[in-house]
Amino acid sequence: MAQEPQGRADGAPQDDCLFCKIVAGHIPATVVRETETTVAFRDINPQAPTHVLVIPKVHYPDASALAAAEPTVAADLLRESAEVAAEDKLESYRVVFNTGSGAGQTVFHAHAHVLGGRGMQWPPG
Ligand code: D5M
Repeated sequence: MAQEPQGRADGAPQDDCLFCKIVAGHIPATVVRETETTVAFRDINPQAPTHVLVIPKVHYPDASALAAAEPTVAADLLRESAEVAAEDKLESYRVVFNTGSGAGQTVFHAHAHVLGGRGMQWPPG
């Protein structure tokens, strides 16, 4: 599991979590979809024509912790990722869960990156 700065993983909102603040509406974001359990918004530093983050409203430090604690919400992230791709009319897209700082995770609130609209290389860098 990725490091969790505050050490909590019970789903409760964290006062100093950027994405909890977006869920609460305290920080603006370009929201493209919202459900009972998730929010999807455009990444502030897009790496592709479509680059949307799908996050759970509950706070867990990474997708694996979310899946262990609330598997139906983890499935919601995948379902919403597909909806984002469909709304942007993407024939192909990539869903990425950076997990741990060594993999590039910088925000320790579970999130799926939905990337598309350009050619993709494999393996990713
Ligand atoms: O991904 C964290 C992502 O979060 C990274 O691609 C930038 C994005 N980010 C950071 N702040 C914001 C705001 N305020 N709005 C939208 N997107 C944001 P990671 O996998 O943790 O590196």
